[in-house]
Amino acid sequence: MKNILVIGSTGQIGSELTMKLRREIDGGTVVAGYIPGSEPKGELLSSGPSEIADVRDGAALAHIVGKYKIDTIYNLAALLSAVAEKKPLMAWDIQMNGLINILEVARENTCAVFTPSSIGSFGLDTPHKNTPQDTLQRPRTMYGVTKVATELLSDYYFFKYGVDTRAVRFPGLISHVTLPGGGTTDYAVEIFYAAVKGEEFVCPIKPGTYMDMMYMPDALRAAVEIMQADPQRLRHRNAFNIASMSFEPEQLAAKIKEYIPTFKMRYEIDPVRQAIAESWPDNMDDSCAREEWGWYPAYDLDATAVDMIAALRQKLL
Ligand code: AKB
Repeated sequence: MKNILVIGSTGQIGSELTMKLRREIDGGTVVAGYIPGSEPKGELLSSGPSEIADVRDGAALAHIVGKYKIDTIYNLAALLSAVAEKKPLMAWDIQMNGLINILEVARENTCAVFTPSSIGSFGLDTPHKNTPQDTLQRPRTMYGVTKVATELLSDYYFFKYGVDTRAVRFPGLISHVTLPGGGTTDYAVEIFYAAVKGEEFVCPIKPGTYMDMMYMPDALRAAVEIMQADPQRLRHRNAFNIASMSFEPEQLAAKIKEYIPTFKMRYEIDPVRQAIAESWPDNMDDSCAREEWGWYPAYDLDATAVDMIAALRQKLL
């Protein structure tokens, strides 16, 4: 990886991944791709080039790839699970038509491509405990449908054309730089903002609902390390289960109370998000990622809570 295009660079993952790559990749360029209305600001804008990169415009993508001699594309453009249920056609357009534009540009210009999948690629029929790497994937959400199709299409371009596609299935991501928007796991971020601001948190997910979660530094390291992995060792490509912690809302609230004893939470269940959450794994088996490219998580729930609370106190108070 030398010259990298991050599509969706101002989103929850992109805003941090772009900066990490700019800090860590020697002697190359990391282009921050964005769509009008979500322009990069501050350090993200000043630390490197940025370009309008709408995945629905294949010609514009090809132009950027040629201009900067891009060899790796991180494709982070997506509507998350809850919002994709409200706008299924737009989700299809961005996630599928956008992906095939990227894969075509990658095929013509020999780029590697990372397009993340998600716990959302699984469904009710998937084993929920220790969800295996290779198992039944029959989601009933538009987000899930596009994520399974993303895995298949990315593998197709690898097997048919040799495009170096690789990815992980992200759990819900907890972070403090950029808020997620429209996901089922967003509550695990929003709860920290409420707690640090001294507000009561209204939880949209029922007690007892377990989902895989991960702290952003682990997710970013996974996104970098999978693209640097020795291809000879990869038996899988699109996409690897990665896991670090699984909890339900009561456990998360109890953990936050250890550090903010006045914190309070009540429930107002969102039926759309709850149904989605119940169709997702309780916890994934990530042994293939560990064996094939040395994946390991560094943050458990306690380390995440300590870091999140300290960072948000700095940001908000
Ligand atoms: C969502 O909740 O939609 C995402 C995801 C788990 O893919 N955070």
